[in-house]
Amino acid sequence: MSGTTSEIKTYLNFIDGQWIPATSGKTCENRNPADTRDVVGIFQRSGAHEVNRAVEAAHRAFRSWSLTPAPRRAEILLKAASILEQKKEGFARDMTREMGKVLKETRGDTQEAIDCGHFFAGEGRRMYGLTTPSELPNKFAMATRQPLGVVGMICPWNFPMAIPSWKLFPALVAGNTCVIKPAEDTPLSVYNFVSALVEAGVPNGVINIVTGHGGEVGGPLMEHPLVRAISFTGSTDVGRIIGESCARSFKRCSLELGGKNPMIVLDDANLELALDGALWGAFGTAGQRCTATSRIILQKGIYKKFVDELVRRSKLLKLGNGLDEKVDVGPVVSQAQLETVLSYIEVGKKDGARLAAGGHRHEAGDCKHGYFIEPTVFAEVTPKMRIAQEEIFGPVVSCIECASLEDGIAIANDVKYGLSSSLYTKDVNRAFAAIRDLDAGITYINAPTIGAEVHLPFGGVKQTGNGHREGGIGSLDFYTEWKAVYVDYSDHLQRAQIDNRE
Ligand code: UN1
Repeated sequence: MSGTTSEIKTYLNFIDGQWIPATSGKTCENRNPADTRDVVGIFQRSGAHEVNRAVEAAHRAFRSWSLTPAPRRAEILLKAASILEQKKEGFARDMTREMGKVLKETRGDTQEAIDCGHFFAGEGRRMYGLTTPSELPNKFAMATRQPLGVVGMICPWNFPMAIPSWKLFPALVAGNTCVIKPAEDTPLSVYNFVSALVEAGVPNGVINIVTGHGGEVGGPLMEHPLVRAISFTGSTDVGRIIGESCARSFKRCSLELGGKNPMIVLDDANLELALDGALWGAFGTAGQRCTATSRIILQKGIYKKFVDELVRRSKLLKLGNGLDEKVDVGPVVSQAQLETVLSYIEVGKKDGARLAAGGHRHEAGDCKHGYFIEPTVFAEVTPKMRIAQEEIFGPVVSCIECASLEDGIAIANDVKYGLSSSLYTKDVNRAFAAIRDLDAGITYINAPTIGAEVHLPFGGVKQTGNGHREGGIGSLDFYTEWKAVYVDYSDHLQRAQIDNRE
């Protein structure tokens, strides 16, 4: 697997339709987390200079793109979605190689971008505004959507194509131009995605890619005066910094941040279904989803049986290179992630939780070249333990006992995050009560906390975000400004709030 220099491709920034190296002359290596001998590509380590060029290009491209009729913009999106469909398998393989998650999941990630393209291409012929009666006679009132201008996008590595698509597709159909910073660990998938858009006909300057480190690229991007909005997905700590910076310069800012997603399983639940859901929710993507099931809150009648079976099944999961179709769980994305997750496992043990399965780095055979962690189950976790409160972002799940649905919901809500949540029960009354009472942006009934579809709003409450949603038509509210329009055809001055009162 180890590549020689001659086989390794170097990728440049994409600015104004041109491929441009970073003036720093510095680069970053993108290595395969399943086998760090494998270099996926060399990417530019850019800085403020490249950000400025990219933002200026996007700013120049804005007028012409925003004046292109939305249905025409949508045709380009639709074409990009069909190019992604044709190239899906190769792009999924590239994604597994750079990010680690198994092939069926990277196919799903690519499919999510395709779905997103279909959805927002449809918006090109809708993007509804509203008309409403005026309070004055012979006066017409309406509200339309206007693009913002240049939007900066700062992307995470766990959904290397789906999440950039949640940002780029709605921004583009609405007529904005974009500067996108891929995650350092997964830039190739953003290149693949943008290459489909460019092949489909997105004009020069409308999308620009600048790669590099967070502070060096993301910092200048969020501070640039020509950038009108920043869309960020990542950690709550970085989100706070971005939110503060955007507030100072009055930029619109969308933050999708952490989660500590609970699955509540009541005594009456279909246990087989809940176990399948728990394994998928906790260990899919090696637990590296903002929506991962990281707490399983079990009613006391089924607690022991459920934990024993979860432990048994988690030990059967096969770890390995995600390109092998027989593998269930791939590596975590990087050395830093490996260290964070292993340190949380130590915290769990020290705080008195029972390590019931996993808990170690997995280094058997070829896995010694990658960042593999055994699927880990902690039992006898209490709600205030750090492993029950803090986002771990790895294959680690905490089992907590609860007395009743009300108790389970109280435990579920008692964290700083509120992204996804789930309840397993056969009782429809309790299901609806939980839908109302779970303090989260997403609630699943009889399904795990993962599996959001692109045409519904995605996002969370409390420290998971700042109230915006990605996916669905709601995301157009982020990528457009409302303009209220009044047309007075009375031919005389009519004063609102005054003349209609006389
Ligand atoms: C994330 O959790 O980081 O809902 C994104 C899902 C995917 C997207 C998840 N469609 O699991």
